Amino acid sequence: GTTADALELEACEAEPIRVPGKVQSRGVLLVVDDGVVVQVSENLPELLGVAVDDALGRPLAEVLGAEAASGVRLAESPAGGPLGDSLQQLTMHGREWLVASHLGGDGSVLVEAEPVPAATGDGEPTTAVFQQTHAVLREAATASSVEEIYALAATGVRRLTGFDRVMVYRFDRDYNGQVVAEDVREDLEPYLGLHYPASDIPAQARALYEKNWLRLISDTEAPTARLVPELHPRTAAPTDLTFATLRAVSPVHVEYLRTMGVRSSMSISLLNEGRLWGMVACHHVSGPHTPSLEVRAAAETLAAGLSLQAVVRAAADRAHHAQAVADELRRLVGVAETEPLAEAVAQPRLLELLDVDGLMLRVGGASAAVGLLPGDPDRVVRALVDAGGSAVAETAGVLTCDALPAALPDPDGALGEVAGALVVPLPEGDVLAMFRREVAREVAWGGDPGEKPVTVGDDGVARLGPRRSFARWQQVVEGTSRPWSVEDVEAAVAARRLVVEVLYRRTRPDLGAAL
Ligand code: BLA
Repeated sequence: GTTADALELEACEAEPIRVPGKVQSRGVLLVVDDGVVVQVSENLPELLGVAVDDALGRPLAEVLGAEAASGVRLAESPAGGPLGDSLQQLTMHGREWLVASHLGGDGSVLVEAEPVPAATGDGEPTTAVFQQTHAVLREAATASSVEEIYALAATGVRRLTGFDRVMVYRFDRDYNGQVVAEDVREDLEPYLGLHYPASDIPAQARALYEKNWLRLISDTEAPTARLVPELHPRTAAPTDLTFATLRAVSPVHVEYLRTMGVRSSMSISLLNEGRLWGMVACHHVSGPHTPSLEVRAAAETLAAGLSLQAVVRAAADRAHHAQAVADELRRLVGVAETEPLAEAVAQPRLLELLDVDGLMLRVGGASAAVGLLPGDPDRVVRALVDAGGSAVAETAGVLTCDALPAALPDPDGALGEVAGALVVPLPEGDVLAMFRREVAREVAWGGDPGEKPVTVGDDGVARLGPRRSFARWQQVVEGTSRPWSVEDVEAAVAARRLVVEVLYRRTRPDLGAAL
């Protein structure tokens, strides 16, 4: 039932992913407080060759060697910058390491080190990595559409990192997502176009990804390494790993990846003014995969640059479209010098430009319409104005609904073929309304979004697990029109402005050409 689902989702959202007390075992983590090592990952002996007890309580220089320790940028790197900011290649205990460090919220410094792969097999030399990154960014500058920029992100990140599959995954306003670009090994099934429900990436994970822009789960089969001691000795709390690149990932999510047949996963945040609008999601199925910290830093830079370009591009496209709508409205309103306003505006040309199936304008006593109208347009308009609630959205005074059959109390006969309406209330009870017909949409999901098995953990708490199947699952959505976009609402706002302007001019003929 709905209540049980809500409770289980709450459990998902409550998982403390910032403070797992563990890291992934591909590298080591040392927490340094006031120059002294106070916490380390338990794999320190295996990877660095230093016993845990020989590290705790000692100055960093004694643990890493004086030269290496002096290379670590201690308090200079506040958390929240790009991964590349603090990156250093250092020799420690006879081995080459890539070292990242950042200042944690509690004032201690988190030092993370990953061995540089012995063979240069999959790692590109630094110059090549940066040349590649810049080449893709340059190409994006001349891209002809947002979609082309998404495609460049998928191919660019795949070429840099060598993952089997790289996708651009874009959220809608409820954080459901769709794969909008993909570069994938030829023998694997494409995921392009597939939808996934918002609950696949819970809210606290999205919040974390707005702060830390890249995460790599290099091997879903590898053991994790606990931090010793469990709590930070000064704060008596688990150390916050929000910005740690080695942070051990939620077991629920690891299970999700295993079910999907994924051995390694990396994702990079796509942001617009700090808000997550999508992710570059990478999978490796043929084995564990560990692009070096340097390659990851380059991939992060590439994704950030392309995200910015995609955002700018989308805004420019929107402005361009809005201008075309405004120009056409102005032209039509010009016609209104000789004709009634409603008739002048209700033109087929405008249907095309606004991407609607029908349009109605009522001013004063006069009303005119073009294209497809509901059986009872007045009732539909009134229902939307009176409604409120979740079925009808209101933005800048514009009401939209793309599922009228469900939103109307008794839709029989009132709708005809119409399933979507956008209503712009005008002064004096006048109204501009646009309509869209019903389209049975097929939505291809990556697995049945409703299937979330519940498991009861050792602690007796029921938790929602990931789906067991990711086989393509086709859903037919009925009773809806194509959704109303931000651009649609912006065009409606422009139309309202012009209509109001014309009406005002008519009431003040003395203003003449001044308006
Ligand atoms: C995290 N879920 C994630 C991440 C992705 C997805 C990309 C980020 C971590 C990563 O890079 O792997 C989801 N991955 C996808 C999707 C696609 C993909 C949609 O490739 C599509 C192609 N997941 C569930 C349920 C829960 C859940 C029911 O399905 C709730 C218990 C949890 N997902 C979950 C959690 C994280 C996560 C807790 C955070 C993992 C972490 O960073 O610790």
